[in-house]
Amino acid sequence: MENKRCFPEGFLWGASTSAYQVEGAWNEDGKGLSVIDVGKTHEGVTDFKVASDHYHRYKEDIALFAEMGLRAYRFSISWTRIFPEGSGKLNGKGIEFYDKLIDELKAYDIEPIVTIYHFDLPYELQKKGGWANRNTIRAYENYAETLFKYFGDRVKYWLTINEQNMIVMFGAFLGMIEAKSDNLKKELYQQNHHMFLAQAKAIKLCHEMCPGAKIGPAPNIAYVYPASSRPEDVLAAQTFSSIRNWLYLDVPVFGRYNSVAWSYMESENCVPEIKEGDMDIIKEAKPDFIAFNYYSTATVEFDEGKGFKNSTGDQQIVIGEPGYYKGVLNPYLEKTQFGWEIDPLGFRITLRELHDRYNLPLLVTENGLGAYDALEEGDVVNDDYRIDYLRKHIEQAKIAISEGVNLIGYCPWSAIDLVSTHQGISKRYGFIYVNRDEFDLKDLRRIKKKSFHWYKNVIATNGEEL
Ligand code: BGP
Repeated sequence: MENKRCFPEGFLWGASTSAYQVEGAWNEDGKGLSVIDVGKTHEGVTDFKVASDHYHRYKEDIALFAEMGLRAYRFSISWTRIFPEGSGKLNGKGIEFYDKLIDELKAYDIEPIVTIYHFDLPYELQKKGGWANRNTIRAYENYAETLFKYFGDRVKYWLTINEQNMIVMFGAFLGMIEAKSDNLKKELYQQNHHMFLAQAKAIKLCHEMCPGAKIGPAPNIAYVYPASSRPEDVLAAQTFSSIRNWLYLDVPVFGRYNSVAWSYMESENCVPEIKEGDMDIIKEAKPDFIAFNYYSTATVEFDEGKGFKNSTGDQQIVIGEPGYYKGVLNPYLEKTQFGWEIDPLGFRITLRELHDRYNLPLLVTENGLGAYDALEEGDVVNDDYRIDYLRKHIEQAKIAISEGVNLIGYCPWSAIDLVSTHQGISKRYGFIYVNRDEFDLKDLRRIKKKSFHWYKNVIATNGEEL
């Protein structure tokens, strides 16, 4: 029987952003401070005060998204616009902004996909211990409940926490979370456990309050290759994959910590304290789909434990963990200007693995290429390298679908240029160029890149013409 490769009807062709990276207006209309506003993600590199000024230009931006043909737009809500102090007093202006944004999307038939929390924890909560404090679970639950109440009539797709795995692995380094105690790892895994609980509560609430809506986690998933067929290397890859990838999906989907990750935590003396009833809360909440961000795969070899520094804060460049695994370059892959490996086949491998392990619908919420784009005369940006990257990934997604993977949407990063989490606006990802430099805001005008026109045609032909 012929196995025709095509994207299903109603496939969610979209694109993504996050609030602090695109909105700007960091202190307007009652918005409170988040850890990003006071943090070290951007020290000396840039700031997020104006970003792409989307807060003031969302209508113009959404008109461009509509022109590109987007069927979905994945964005995050800024927690401190809704609750400036993380909990307590609600800020009506914040509700108003997202009300208008969602209505504008709906007017163009663009499906909103909302990330509840994307790295920007309210600073007031951080001051009280952030995720180390169990009260933050209640604050998140209350915040999520507020979003379901005000926007649940129009939003069908919800994402709980963006890249919880990256928050735990790099967040302390980047200032997204704080860990102060002597046993840093233990504190981080305790925070991780609290995020699992917060996520479970949001899933349950969403199902109760918004019948018909769907909600899922959104980790960063990278298939892990062993550097060789040496059994030690395979073991190292398996360990790394368990603590980097599967831990973050096994807990919400199966309601249990996986045994490899658990024994790693035991050896490292960082097992979280699990209170009576915690695992029941987690077990009761079933995600409807898995959203995930994919940029590349990782390759590791076994590490004898001779010792090296193990964090750069860069989520796609694996350094390693003494005694477990060590990142190596994959000789078969090319790299971006920022040193991230490019692996479209790895995307298909990751899709197949996720499908096999969890058997849930999959939604790609990030995938893309960061580059130093050049604005040429006549307002032209020839980003053929980005087209090439996206084309190859979409081709592999198409094959994965023909192999049985239930992929419901693809939202590359990013819809429009925005400020990279720790590398500034110079690292551009968008289909739309925003005319500003790191410290010179220029006129912030919007310019359609070559990839804009290319992606428009991809969507119009439902992925037939790549
Ligand atoms: C993901 C984040 C995004 C975005 C993206 C690109 O981890 O969810 O917020 O930043 O990576 O990363 P970077 O900005 O470091 O290039």
